[in-house]
Parts: sequence; structure tokens; C-alpha cells
Amino acid sequence: MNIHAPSGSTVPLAGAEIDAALSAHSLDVLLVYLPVDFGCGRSFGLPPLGVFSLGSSLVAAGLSVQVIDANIYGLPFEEVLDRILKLQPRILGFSILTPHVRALTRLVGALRQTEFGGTIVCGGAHFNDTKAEYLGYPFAAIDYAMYGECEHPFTLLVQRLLAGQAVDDVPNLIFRRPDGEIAVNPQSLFIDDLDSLPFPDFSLGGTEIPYEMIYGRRRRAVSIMCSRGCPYLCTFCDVYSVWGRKVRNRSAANVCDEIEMLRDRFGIQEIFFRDSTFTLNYKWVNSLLDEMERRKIEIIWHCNARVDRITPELLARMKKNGLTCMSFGVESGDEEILDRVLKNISIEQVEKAFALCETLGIQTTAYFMAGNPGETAEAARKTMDLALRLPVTFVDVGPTVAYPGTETYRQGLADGTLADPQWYMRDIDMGQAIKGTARLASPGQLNLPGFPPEAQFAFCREFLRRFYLRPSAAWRILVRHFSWPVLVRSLGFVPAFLRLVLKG
Ligand code: B12
Ligand code: SF4
Repeated sequence: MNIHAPSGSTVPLAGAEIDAALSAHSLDVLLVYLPVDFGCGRSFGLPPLGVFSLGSSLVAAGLSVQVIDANIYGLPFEEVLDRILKLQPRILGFSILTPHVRALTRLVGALRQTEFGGTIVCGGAHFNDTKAEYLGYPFAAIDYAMYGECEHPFTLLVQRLLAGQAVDDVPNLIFRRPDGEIAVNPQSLFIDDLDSLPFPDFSLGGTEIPYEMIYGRRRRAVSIMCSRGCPYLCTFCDVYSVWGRKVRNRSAANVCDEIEMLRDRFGIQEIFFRDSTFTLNYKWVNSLLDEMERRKIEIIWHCNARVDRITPELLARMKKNGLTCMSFGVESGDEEILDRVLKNISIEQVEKAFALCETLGIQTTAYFMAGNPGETAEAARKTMDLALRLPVTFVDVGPTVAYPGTETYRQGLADGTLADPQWYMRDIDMGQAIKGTARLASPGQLNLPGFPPEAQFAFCREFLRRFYLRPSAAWRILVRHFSWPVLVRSLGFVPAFLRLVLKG
């Protein structure tokens, strides 16, 4: 086993030395979820489920675990560093999406300048597709990285590290061999029986449940994933890299057990099913609705779906069982762009889906993108026109970001529209960001002819301005779907919104 010396160098320890070093620590594992940039301020949003799921698996294996969600509390750099140093965990885990890499490298760099002696392990979506650079620059201060689905492999790694045993056969592990070579172990099989996993335990982050939804109708909300995997091939999406294309579902009974636990233990009144396409398997959704009806579960919920995976009957039944909002990835108002990104939906399907929700009184969210390969400013206009004519309650739009591992990233590097493969190491222009989210601030855009990143930012600002500053939008949000939490949140969001849209 290696323990990091104060200087930052790695010193191999053995026997009694390990016991002495480890007994100084009382916490086995501290898991940290970072903000995209420090100093964003307190945010609102949903929990990082992967972190809590890993935490629960470790607890089930008898280990002591704490979670710091530095993102939701908007913790400043110094405070995160200070909390880690106070807790002195034996193992420190970071959950990393690509936009977190800068914050991560800054933090671990500083940690290695202190007396911190724990082992640092990273995992999360970013580590699935960047194997070549694992543990090399920019990850030199990190001991291990893991890719893919990690509940079992990470628990095994932690157990081995704490017992001072060899780890070089742990699945999903990326590590340095003694000669400095970086090794990537094969991936373990995906977990077929998702019911076997313990529920994510939000109490690992403290007694407060700080999560809520921007569009939520109650104050306290969390998310649930009922499945893992997505069979679609959208070129900008990185979901397959963690979960694969095959969809694995939890049982309806297991999901209802989790809802009841969240309600009874944490007072949760609202759920966002964050599955990529909640309605992918109609038979499964109906089985969930049967179980909710049988148990008389009264909770309000949102879900993500595709415009081509809904029926009037299913939606009506979902609404009867508490559905209040459907979110659809629409991406573009230009069929050619939709085809290019392999979204496999038509504008007609988009229009029908939103009209159906409107008729049924279900509020909707539409996600749009600007700056996909081949997109021109003219094509982007079609997206704005579509948003303005849809009966949609909320929209969100952001420039396309080329995440490593996606087809967009590969294409961008091949045709030169993405100049820097490590764009995520560049500084974020927080001036472009919506406060608290860094939503419009990633430097990973494609430099498209006639529609460069600055034009994409400006387009997004204009889009939001034109969409929300219409009486019909205000009517839909504040009158048709009125709820106090949305009103209060909307008011809180006004200054940041104005700063953003008035820039362009
Ligand atoms: C819910 C969600 C969110 C939530 C919660 C974030 C989170 N980390 O869970 C919120 C709303 C905060 C969010 C925000 C963003 N998200 Co998001 N989000 C999702 C979503 C829909 C589900 C994630 C989830 O709950 N998965 C379930 C859990 C169990 O899986 P997991 O977190 O991946 O964890 C597993 C493994 O990754 C691994 N693992 C994870 N952490 C660690 C840590 C260690 C130490 C180890 C060993 C292993 C490990 O083990 C876990 C268990 O198997 C996914 C899409 C999807 N369907 O997967 C996108 C996704 C993760 N998001 C994505 C992005 C880009 C973002 C944003 C950066 C977007 C933006 N520009 O604002 C922001 C980040 C904002 C911020 N401040 O952090 C991308 C990531 C792509 C990438 N390569 O980075 C995804 C994949 C969607 C996509 N566009 O393709 N998101
Ligand atoms: S965008 Fe949605 S439908 Fe497309 S691949 Fe990603 S998760 Fe699947």
C-alpha cells in the first residue's frame, strides 16, 4: 500500500507502519461531488445518485462513509479542502463529470501540498472514455481511477486498500504499475439484478436534504433511477459509456419500496425519474403504475421521455398516478440536424407530443441544443421558431459540448471543429454562465463555420430571452401550472436570468 507523504511524493509502507498510518483516521471513505467551478454559490438541483449509491454499497459492506456534495452547497475551494483535511478519510473518492476536471485537479493538487495521507480514487462519466490520459497529466496527483459501473468494483477496491492487500486484479481499475506503466483492468459484468443494490442513502451527506427541482412543485425533491442503459445512438450523448446500450430495469416493487422509504424517512414529496427514457418499455411502466395504485402511493413526479415513446393512454394513466411534468429532449427544430445527430425523431412527433401533454394538462420541459455538427445560424433559428410555437412550459437550451467518447467529439477532432482534445482543462468563462450552474460556460463547443461558440452563446441567450419574456410563457408557468415553490424559485432566478439574457 502507498501512503502519500506531506511532500506529495508516494512512499510505500508496510506492516505496522500501515496500521499506524491508518489508525490515525476514523473515516474509511469520504465521497465528494464537486461544483463545475468553485465559488458558484449555493445551487439547487438533484443529488449525484452515483455518489450516494456507492456510499450505500460501502455501508452495506460494513465501512464508514460520508458524502460532501460541494456542488449543491456551492462550497468554496478553501472550505472543501478544509473539510477533507478535518475528516482525514483513509480513502477519498471524487465523482467526476468532464466539466469537473479543472476543479478536481486544482483541489487534489492543493491536497497533495498538505499533510493529507489518504488514497485518492476518482470515477464517474469522465473516466470512461479518456483512458489514455488516466493518471497521467492532468491526473498525476490521483492514485487510482475507475470506469464504468462501480458499486461492486469500488467496494472491493476499498476493502483491499484498507486491508493492505494487492489491488491489481480489481475490475474496472486504472492504476500505475511499479514501472510507471498505466494499466487498465477489464470491466466487470454489468449488474443484471439492479434490485440487489441498496438504495442511495442521502443521509450520508448530513441531516438536511438540500435537493429540489427548478421546475418542482414541492420544496423537497430527489431523483430515482429505475433503469440503466439506453439503446439509442444520439451522437452528442455520453450515457452509453457508463451504462451500455442494453437496458436493465429494476422491478416495480423495488422502485415503490424506494419511493416509500424516501417519503417516510426523508419526507420527500416529489420525485424526478432520471432514466434516459422512462417510457421506453410500456409494459414496465404499466407494471410500475399497477404497483403504485396497489400501494396507494401518492407522490408527484416528473420523468424524461422521448417524443416517440408515449401514447395518449399511457400519459393519461401516468398523470392519474402523480405525473406533473414530462421532459423531452427535442434538441433541434431542423430535421436535417436531428438526422445528423441520429436523434431519430421528427418535428411532427415533437409537435404531437407537446400538444398531447397540453391537452392532458401535463406541464412540459423541452431541452434544446445549439451548435451540433453541420448546424448554421439559420438552422438554429428553426430551433427557436419551434420552441416559440410549441405549447411548452419550460425550455432549456445550451451549446453542444463535445464530451470525450461521444461521436460529436470524434467527429469534431476529425474535421477540425474541435481544436483541443483536452478542452476541459481550459478556464471556464464564468461571465457566460448562469450563476450556480455553469450551464452556458463550458469551453467544449465546436467551432462551426458561420456559427462559432460566441454566436452559439449569443443564440442561447436570445432564445431564453425571447421564450421567457412572453406573456404566454408567464401565463403557462404562473397561472396554468401555478405552484408556490415555482413562483418563489422563479423570482430568485430573475437577477441571474436578466444578467444572462441582457448580455446578448
Ligand atoms: C442526474 C444527472 C445529473 C444531476 C446529478 C449529477 C450526477 N453526477 O449524478 C445534475 C442535475 C446535478 C446533473 C448536472 C450535470 N450533468 Co448530468 N446527468 C444526470 C443523468 C441524467 C443521470 C446521472 C445518474 O444519476 N446516474 C446514476 C448513477 C448511479 O450513475 P453515475 O453517477 O454515473 O455513477 C456510477 C459510475 O459513474 C461510477 N462512479 C461515479 N462516481 C464515482 C466516484 C468514484 C470514486 C468511483 C470509483 C466510481 C464512480 O459508479 C457509479 C455507480 O455505478 C446523466 C445521464 C444518464 N442517464 O446517466 C447525466 C450526465 C451524467 N450529466 C452530464 C453532464 C455533462 C452534466 C453537466 C456537466 C451539464 C452541464 N453542462 O451543466 C451538469 C454538471 C453540473 C454540476 N454542477 O455538477 C453528462 C456527463 C458527460 C460527461 N462525460 O461529463 C451525462 C452522462 C449526460 C450526457 N450529457 O451525456 N446531471
Ligand atoms: S440523448 Fe437520450 S435517447 Fe439519445 S442516447 Fe442519450 S439518453 Fe439515449
